[in-house]
Amino acid sequence: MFSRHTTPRPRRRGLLPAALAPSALAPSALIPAALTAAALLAGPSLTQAPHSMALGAQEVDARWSSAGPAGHAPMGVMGDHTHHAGEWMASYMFSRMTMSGLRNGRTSLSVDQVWETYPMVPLEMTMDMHMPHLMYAPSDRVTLMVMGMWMDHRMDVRMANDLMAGHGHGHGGHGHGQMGQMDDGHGDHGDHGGDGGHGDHGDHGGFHTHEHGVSGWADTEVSALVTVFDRNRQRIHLNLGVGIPTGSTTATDDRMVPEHSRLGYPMQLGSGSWEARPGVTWLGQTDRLSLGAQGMGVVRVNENSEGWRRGAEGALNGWAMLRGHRWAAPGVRLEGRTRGSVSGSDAVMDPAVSPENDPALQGGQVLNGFLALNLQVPGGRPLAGHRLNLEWGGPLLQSLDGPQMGTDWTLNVGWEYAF
Ligand SMILES: [Cu+2]
Repeated sequence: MFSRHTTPRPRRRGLLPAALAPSALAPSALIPAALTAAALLAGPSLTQAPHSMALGAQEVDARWSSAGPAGHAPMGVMGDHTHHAGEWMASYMFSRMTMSGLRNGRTSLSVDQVWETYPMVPLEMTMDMHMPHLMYAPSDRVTLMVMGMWMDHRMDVRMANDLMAGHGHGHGGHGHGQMGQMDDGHGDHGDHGGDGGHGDHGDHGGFHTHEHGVSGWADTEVSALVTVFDRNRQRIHLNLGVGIPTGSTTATDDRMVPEHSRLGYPMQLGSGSWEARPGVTWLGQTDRLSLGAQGMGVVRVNENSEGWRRGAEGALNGWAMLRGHRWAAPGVRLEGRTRGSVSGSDAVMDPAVSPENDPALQGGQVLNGFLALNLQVPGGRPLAGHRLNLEWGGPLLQSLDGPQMGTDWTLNVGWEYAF
């Protein structure tokens, strides 16, 4: 037994209430069973069934267990596990996603190709995310979770010089000094200074590389994880989440001309909408593997104050973690994601300026693969029970409504501790 977090408690050994009796657990009856369980939220805990029942070791072992490093999913999966009554878990995750390269569908486009149409073309982007989250289980059946998200988006764009404020209207022939001044605080790009004489792109005049940066709190999630099945080393819980629009949708770059200073949809930190985030998670275990699968959706309920709404999203995850080692569990994860277009539009974003400003060019599908390593300090040592989870991966396939920037890789690093 490694920690309080992972140690089965005697009261978990109870039987399922009548509503979840075996007859109700046939696959066809899963949804009614889930609804019944949700309706019983305020009722007695799953595990307060008769303790007088003498359960043999076999039956105790037949429960899925979160013990050990393999007991949690790879770091990038949220809401994968639940907690025992009275337990808290604090967690912090750092995530970095890097993007570059333009695509339309599965076809790559060059910057020059896109530049023929747009006076601002995204080149690369780094999205850093700092995510504190807190879990608390008021009962063995229900775990509550709140997740904050602080984000830092940085994006390099190739931008026509005349999109810069104070530029004046003469095209071409800008000196390096002048461009350097516009691109304040950003000295590491080779093509500063623009290219006033670029004959192919006379319409846009000269251009330079410019960095947009936005940081702040993004949207916040509050959710309840409700266990509806817990037998035969398998467990199913519902993820009932709400997204709270705490992130900004009005980030601007004041160095640009005012009429084009509002940054595009991918740079905005929030959705500006209340969101329903429903999902369902299955967990299963063998002696050698912890397996999981999760389907999650995000539906934006209302149009935001700027007149648009992010498209619906869906994610399907499957993972496997190797069991049997006290400290470490390597694993793999496959993730399919789909994202719809933005509906409505922000009147201040001109879709002729950049593909990032076009509501119709925000959707796409991607299949990601990840390698994961979960570590946990075993019991009886300093820092016993602390977890450190690492995960790295990227797209195996991506098809985007483009021109749109593709993802290169994602790194997730997180610390977790239950108490
Ligand atoms: Cu937890």
